[in-house]
Amino acid sequence: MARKGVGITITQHMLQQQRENPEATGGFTTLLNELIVAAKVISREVNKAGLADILGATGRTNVQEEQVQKLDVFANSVIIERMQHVGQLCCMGSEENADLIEIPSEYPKGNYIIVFDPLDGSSNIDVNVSIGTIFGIYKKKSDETNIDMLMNDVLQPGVNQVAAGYFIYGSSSMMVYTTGNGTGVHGFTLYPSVGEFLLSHENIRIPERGKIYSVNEGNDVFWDEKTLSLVNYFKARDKGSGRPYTSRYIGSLVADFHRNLLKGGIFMYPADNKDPNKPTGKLRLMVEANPLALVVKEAGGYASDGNRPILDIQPKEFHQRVPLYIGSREDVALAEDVISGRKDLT
Ligand code: P6P
Repeated sequence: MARKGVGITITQHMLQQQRENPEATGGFTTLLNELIVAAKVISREVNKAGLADILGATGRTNVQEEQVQKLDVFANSVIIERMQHVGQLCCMGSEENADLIEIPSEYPKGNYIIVFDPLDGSSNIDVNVSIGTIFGIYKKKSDETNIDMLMNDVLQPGVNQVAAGYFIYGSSSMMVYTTGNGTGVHGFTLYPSVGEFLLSHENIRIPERGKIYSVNEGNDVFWDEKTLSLVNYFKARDKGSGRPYTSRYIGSLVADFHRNLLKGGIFMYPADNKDPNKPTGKLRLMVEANPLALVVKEAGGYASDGNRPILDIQPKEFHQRVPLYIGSREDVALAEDVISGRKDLT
């Protein structure tokens, strides 16, 4: 029997996209390739987590006052260490770091910016639930080189991302990404025996409407009337519109998003009054909502903060939080109509 090749590697796919982009210099491909190396290292540690002593908390909290798991710290340091030497970045921003991350003077700099959540869903590390790395890449707008002045280049609306995606570390490790501008969304599965991410989900499209709603209903006592009416809409019996939807919520954004991207549905993290310091919910605009909003848009879906497209929001600070309604276009459009008050379900 003829020996099978390995199929299309992520590198082959990126080079193909690079050839189709007249302005491409190859710098972007270099950047993504090093991020992929970091993801392979993180994937290896995540899959060993049950064995290594890397489990358990560090006893410290991050800028979000969240208990920092050792694997969070490890993932953050791996990405920073891999990315800082590629010569394509002017700075980086991480969910784990209060301030922007400078490129050490011994390395050349470039005009790209990468923002990332190194290991989202970290509270699930110890219970073997899929977790992930989320990233977004921008181009610097100014000629600034001083790290203290680069925040203006970082705080761009998500629509400006030149690439965005995520790695999910679960039963298998996958990379899902887009370079925007109608290039589509493509998924690659890591083949440990080959050590490569191979094309497994070409041109992912999310169904216009789903049958799944994903939200932490344990927060419903903290929601306003509009939010309650929206969630109850998805739970109500109405044969004609395929309701009630099925409830699926893992509590790991990348895992919940990935399932809904492939099957259809809506993920919601509404604003709530649970924590006066986080009135707009828990999720971060720059390192969670924006990258996934570009992916879902390129797959035919939509992402809103309940009033407008996530991708249109002008960020005011790097760690700002935002309510998130993301997934199948029709479901998210309904959510935006209800939460903005344009439609009344009560
Ligand atoms: P809750 C994980 O900590 C995370 O940031 C996301 O991955 C996840 O979607 C969300 O928090 C879960 O939050 O409040 O439902 O536990």
